Amino acid sequence: MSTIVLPGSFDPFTLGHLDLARRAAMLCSRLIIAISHNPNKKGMLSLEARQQAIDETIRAEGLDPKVTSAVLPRGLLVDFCREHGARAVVRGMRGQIDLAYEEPMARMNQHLAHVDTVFLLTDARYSHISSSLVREVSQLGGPIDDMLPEASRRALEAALAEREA
Ligand code: COD
Repeated sequence: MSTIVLPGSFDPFTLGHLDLARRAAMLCSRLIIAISHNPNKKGMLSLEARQQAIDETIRAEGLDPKVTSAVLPRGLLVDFCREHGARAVVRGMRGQIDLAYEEPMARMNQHLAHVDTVFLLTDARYSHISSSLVREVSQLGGPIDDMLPEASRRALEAALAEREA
């Protein structure tokens, strides 16, 4: 049984992430979406809210039980991979900028534990969508409905309302 891990901050989980998960699921028998706190990024949704939105989306899209989610414990991604019997992670590639960011991480994971990284080119329909831009647009009152699965949209709106209260 081949297990692949799709790690990310998913703050929030976008339609680009969903497309990536759907395509990655076709390459393995089990896909774990691993939600990480990224210390280099300013977070908006709690890890619990991200996981709840991802779980709802997985169910709504009929991707369960092949696709599951987990919050990454503090520690190395490769340790999580080892614990779950995954020999590869999958990442999306939107272009040159992603390559520069991804290459050192992929090499480090290979160096640390021989965990390989599979890169999938993002679908052109979603290549301009990033969680950070979605957060910015939503904070400035712009429309985000066609960039997010329904559950993520609700989670983001709830977080915004909480901030404004
Ligand atoms: N279409 C398709 N794919 C997309 C899109 C889109 N529109 N937007 C983003 N993606 C892809 C990204 O390219 C990425 O592959 C994935 O979706 C997740 O994206 P993000 O932005 O949520 O994820 P990151 O970059 O914040 O994830 C960082 C990690 C969690 C991978 C990193 O922090 C990590 O590995 N943490 C664990 C600790 C560790 O082991 N550190 C050492 C690493 S070498």
